[in-house]
Amino acid sequence: MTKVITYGTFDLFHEGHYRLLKRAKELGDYLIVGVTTEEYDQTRGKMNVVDSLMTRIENVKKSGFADEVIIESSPGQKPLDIQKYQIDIFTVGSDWVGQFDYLSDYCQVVYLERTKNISSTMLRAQKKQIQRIGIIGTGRIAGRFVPEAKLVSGVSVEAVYNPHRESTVRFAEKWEIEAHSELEYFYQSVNAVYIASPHGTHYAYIKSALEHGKHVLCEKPMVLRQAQAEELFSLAKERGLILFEGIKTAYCPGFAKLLGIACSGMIGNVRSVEACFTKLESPKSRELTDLEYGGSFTELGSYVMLPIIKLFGNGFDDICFDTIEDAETGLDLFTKAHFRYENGIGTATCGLGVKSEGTLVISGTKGYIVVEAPWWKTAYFEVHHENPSDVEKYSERFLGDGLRYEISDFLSMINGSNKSEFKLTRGESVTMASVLEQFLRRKRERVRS
Ligand code: C2G
Repeated sequence: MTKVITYGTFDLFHEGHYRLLKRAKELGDYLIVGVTTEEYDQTRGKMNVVDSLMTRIENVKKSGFADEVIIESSPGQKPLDIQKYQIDIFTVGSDWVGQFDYLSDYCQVVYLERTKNISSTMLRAQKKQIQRIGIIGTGRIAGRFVPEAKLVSGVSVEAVYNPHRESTVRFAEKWEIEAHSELEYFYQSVNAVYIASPHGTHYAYIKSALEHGKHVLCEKPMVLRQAQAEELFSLAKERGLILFEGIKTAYCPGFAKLLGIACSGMIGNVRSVEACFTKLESPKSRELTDLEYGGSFTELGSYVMLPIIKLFGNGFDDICFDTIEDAETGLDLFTKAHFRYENGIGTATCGLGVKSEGTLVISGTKGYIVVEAPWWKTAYFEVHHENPSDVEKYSERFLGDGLRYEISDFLSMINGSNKSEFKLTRGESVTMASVLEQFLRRKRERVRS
């Protein structure tokens, strides 16, 4: 008798799960299905699981393919199960290719092709829906989005669009999704889009996606003009759609904890926020060759402005920029933006050609908070006071690339919850667009003179 085992969360049970179990059963005579517990899904960073363990087990049983259902509750369990149940074949979907090769020491490992295009037939019966996401752009960040989205239950990345056919096909093959180089067809496959194209193209793509009735999650900086941000937010509101700027820090749990402590009075009244983010880039990179929208402030400014605007608000009295430029391209290699508020000062520092310590320091009338680098992936920070031995330490998990947090909040907003709206408000996104606009205007004036 050939014994097969497979594992999964099986949340919002759909055709992808059904087809996987069907083919898993066909691989042998006896199929064991391991269903993950909520706790295990939390440890492996899976978010938004909707159905209870009981419902998920019920759905696996209802498929009719499982001879036995077991519970998967810890990371090291698979090899133990394989030995305990004398398994011949371990199988899982091809979205996991390579990741379970280590199990071939114990049994045969088979990756079954992942199901593209989950229709909602099964889910409609359950009155539940999976948001089908399409990606615009095929660059580095787009590639990070797919594995992160996989860890958010309730979304499925289904398609990718890029006008350049070749890179689209390459990306689509890698991630087993549909490739499109015609926007109209792309929109037909999805209900929401993630925009990860070059900065200068965001405005037109957001507008077209909203006009096609799609919710939009756009990489930072969303747009580089205040009027464009205002126009797009109004358009989204008019159409009843979500438009969401993806600054991942704003959505990660550690940053929320940090803001809570900074505002709690523990360090008194906040008077200074200094945020620094530098990343050395090759002079040939897009960031240092895109003459119109490249440079350190357009690339990293959204991150370093975030804690300043979150803590002091949108209403600064004055802003000035100090910049070191590349003599040939005129692009900024290092920039400091100084924000002057009535009762506080914000300093946003970023660099692509100068390296510094990526810390965030929030100073107040009773003490200060230091967030360890990389503060934009907020995981550890300390609260200090006048007495140097009086230190409180805080830590929080930051999993993977951290995009899963914003994807999860984007999904909740699409599903009608506004509980995460405060994490990055429309007003804050508009302010950031206006700061970037001022920065780029001054840069153009410098180039002209
Ligand atoms: N699957 C699929 N096609 C889809 C979606 C999922 O073939 N469109 C497969 C997955 O590859 C997996 C199974 O269905 O084999 C269950 O998927 P999930 O519930 O998402 O579980 P997953 O997070 O993939 O967990 O220990 C758990 C395992 O590692 C798999």
